Amino acid sequence: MVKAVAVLRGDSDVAGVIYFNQADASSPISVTGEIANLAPGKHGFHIHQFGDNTNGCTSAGAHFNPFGKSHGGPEDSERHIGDLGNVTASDSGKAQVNIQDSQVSLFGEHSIVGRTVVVHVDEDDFGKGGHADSLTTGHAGGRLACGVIGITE
Ligand SMILES: [Cu+2]
Ligand SMILES: [Zn+2]
Repeated sequence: MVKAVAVLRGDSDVAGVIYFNQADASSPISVTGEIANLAPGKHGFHIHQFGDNTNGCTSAGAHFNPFGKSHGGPEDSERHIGDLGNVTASDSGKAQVNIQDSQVSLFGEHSIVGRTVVVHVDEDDFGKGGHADSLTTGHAGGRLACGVIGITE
């Protein structure tokens, strides 16, 4: 079992804690936690390439994409590894995160440990929105908060 955690912060009031748990390299990862102070509705939620916060969430770079694919939704075969879809905030601005995923991993060459989880201003269109940036970012807009993924006990 490998466990990791990310504390999300940013220039906004948006904040949260996200936990990653994975039993072994062939098991799906479980991504759980809560994000507060969001606008109600859907917000893009991804793993970005770099664990660098020197210029805020911008320094995290693009979506984690070691296989050179186009952006997609979490159920699509054509997706970045980092494409975890959207989280949905309630009217009180809280999003409960409970995602199982078979591409994101805490093991091996393409581990997400040391990379960054980001929550966005807008909804991820899963590459289908027809915008100039749909196939790179899902047209999810600015970065509200982010956190570097680190090993925990
Ligand atoms: Cu993102
Ligand atoms: Zn993507």
